Amino acid sequence: MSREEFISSFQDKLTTSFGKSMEEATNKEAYQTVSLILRDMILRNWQKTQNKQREKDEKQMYYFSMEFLLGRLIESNLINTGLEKICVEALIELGFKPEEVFSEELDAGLGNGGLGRLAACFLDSLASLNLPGHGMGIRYKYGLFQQKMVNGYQVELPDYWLKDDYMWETKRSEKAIEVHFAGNVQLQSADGHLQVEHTDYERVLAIPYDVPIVGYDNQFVNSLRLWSAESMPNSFHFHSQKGTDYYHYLDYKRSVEQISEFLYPDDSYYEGKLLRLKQQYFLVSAGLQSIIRRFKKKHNDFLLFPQKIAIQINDTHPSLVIPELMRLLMDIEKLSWDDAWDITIQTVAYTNHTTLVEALEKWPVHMVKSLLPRIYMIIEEINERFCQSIYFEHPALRNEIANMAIISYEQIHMAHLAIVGSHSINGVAKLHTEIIKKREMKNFYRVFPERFNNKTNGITHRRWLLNVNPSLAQLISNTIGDGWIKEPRKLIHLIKYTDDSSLQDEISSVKLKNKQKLAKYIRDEYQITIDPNSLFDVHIKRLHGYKRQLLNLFHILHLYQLCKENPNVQFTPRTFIFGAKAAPGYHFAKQVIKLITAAADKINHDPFVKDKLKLIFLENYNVSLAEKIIPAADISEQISTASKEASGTGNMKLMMNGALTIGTLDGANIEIRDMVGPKNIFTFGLNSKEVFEYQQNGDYRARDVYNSDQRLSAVMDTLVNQSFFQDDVEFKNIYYSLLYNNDEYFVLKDFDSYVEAHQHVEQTYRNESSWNKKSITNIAHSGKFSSDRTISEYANEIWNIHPM
Ligand code: 26W
Repeated sequence: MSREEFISSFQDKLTTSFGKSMEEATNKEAYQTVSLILRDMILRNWQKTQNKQREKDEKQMYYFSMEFLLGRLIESNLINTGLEKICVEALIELGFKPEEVFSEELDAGLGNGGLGRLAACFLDSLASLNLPGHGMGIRYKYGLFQQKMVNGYQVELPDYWLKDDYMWETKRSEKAIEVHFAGNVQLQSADGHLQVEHTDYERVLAIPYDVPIVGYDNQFVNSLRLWSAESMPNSFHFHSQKGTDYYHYLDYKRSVEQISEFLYPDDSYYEGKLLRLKQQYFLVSAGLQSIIRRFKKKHNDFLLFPQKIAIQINDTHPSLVIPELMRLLMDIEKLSWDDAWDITIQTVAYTNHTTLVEALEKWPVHMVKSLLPRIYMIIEEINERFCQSIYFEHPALRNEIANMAIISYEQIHMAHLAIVGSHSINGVAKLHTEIIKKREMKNFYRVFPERFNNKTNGITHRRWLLNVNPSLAQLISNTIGDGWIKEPRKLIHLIKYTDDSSLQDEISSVKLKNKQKLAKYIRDEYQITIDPNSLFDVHIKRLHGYKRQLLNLFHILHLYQLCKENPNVQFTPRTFIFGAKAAPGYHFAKQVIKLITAAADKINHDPFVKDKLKLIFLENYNVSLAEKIIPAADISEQISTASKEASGTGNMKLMMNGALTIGTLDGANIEIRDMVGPKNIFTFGLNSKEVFEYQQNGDYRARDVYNSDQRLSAVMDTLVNQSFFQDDVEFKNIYYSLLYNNDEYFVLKDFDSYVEAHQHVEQTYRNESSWNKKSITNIAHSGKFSSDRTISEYANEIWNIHPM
């Protein structure tokens, strides 16, 4: 499509869809018009891809996930279809500002954080690598809450992202599926076969909305299928004379529609909420039934199923896939237990994303039994057979059976179910996989060593470099050619240029421009002026104790105190930027947010500090905001308590944009260090072994650290002595959790070495050439962290699917 053609179709669509002329069109209408043009093109390729996949009967992979954190699709769709340049030029010619037009699209915030964004990156890589792999998720009416800061506190507002039409979805009513809840189950034996009769169940209609997932420059389009729950009026018998039926129907309708109403805002914290269990089964049952329906169009032999279908479950959230597939194969398709079990295991693979105990899902037996009676029976049978097999085949583990059982103490352990019912269990970074194998799931590793494997996370470099940082992308292409776009490992060619002073200067000028742009955004939105020449230190991720935003803040307060003590103290001017949402019920995390904003208020208005220090808490951190911040970062804060962050992916995004990491030896930070070498990353703090030893021996004393480090006590005392923060705000809770609850996340313990690492950062930043060299080195090694690498590993080692 040429620019002229684009403009003429723009004018056409504007008239036919909105009855407007160019002069009258708003940014929103311009956005919708562009999407309509794109959609036409995408839909054609979508159909072609589907036809080809059907014809060739290639094996398909389905990624089941309760979360897909897509953000906006307009720009990545433009880039991937190759229309971006033309569209941008056309919009400018027509008098629009492309950035304003694109920002009319509301983020699809159907995820909390890392796990949901990973799923979105994976979809992009699958399509870009011509791999037949699709997403299965829920079309939540409300995504992750909008964070509004009121008086420095987080307030949650509903995220009604569907208030305008969502331009990328296609409703497929004709492909609706029924999902059944509750009721009674009778088992009868009929001529040697088990007959299962499920009666009095509640019927829910699952309507799929398909979103095309567009590959980069390959005309290949996969699908993300998002299910929405609807009631079934015709399944309801209106026969009572009293007129109460109608009210019953309304109750039923409301309860059904709730299922896909909102995304649970908990990240790394499990709560046994009935509605969440309903959501999980709804996704799993609708998704599996639709897969089987498609499979049956070509095949009648279910033993072929694992050769045609692979299913990946994103954490345990969709682990009911295992008993549900068993149910469908046995009760509906009439397979024997043994055949159904073989098929299920060969089909399903499980990814673990966390070892935090409080995040592990354990459903109460009574809940599953009443909501999903048949599923419960199947889980019981799986458990029974598994425990028997341990008893007889692994006598050395007999004493461990109670710990390994799927059902124990009236709870169903979903991770155990997921391990027992799948052929692959993977962690998301080397260290994390080792922790799973050697510690958290060591008994299971003894039983199924061949099932465990590592797949270090990745990010799509198309969105996180090409799209968000076009000037850096251009500079890279000018230097080493554009081969890296299709083969991100080629970024390594930059390594030849680390000492090239002209590249160093250009890198630094690209960074400066990105920082100026962010500074302008912050000035416009927050009326705070920050200096683009200061060091931009960025800490963006969910707010959680283990991610230690508090450690960062303590260091900032320490610097602040240095400024106060000696107004002439010389140090590199720094701008600290935070973005974080706290789970609505996580009080500690919310207190930390309030502490950050209170400190920001104080520091930013203190004349003593002048321009040495600025602290900004950005509201409503989401994908689109991340896209603004990441290209402008100098320092990437990856400071989790060692062993707690399974991988991290923000670390990769920031590295790819030339930020240097200050981080602990945790998650994928370790692999980043292995790539760039210890000189090109600032590591500090306890390692995971030391953390485990303290935990095992119980010999960590937070109070001793507090007593022995005057800088630390000076900072911490400001939380309680009201000398620093206003009288009506107290942060005793935080203070107590550190000193009286003995600082679960070793914030105090790591403070000293963190301060030292920051001093090192500051010194390095003063030497511009050396900094730029490190920055180039980081970019050069970031190719490994493209999700294309990750997805190729999953495709080859777990799914056995092939590029088409
Ligand atoms: C049931 C409540 C709940 C919800 C979400 C428990 C746990 C989760 C996720 C597992 C949390 C999560 O997003 N984990 C992150 O996954 C990323 C992708 O693998 C990793 O990079 C992060 O380290 C990990 O914290």
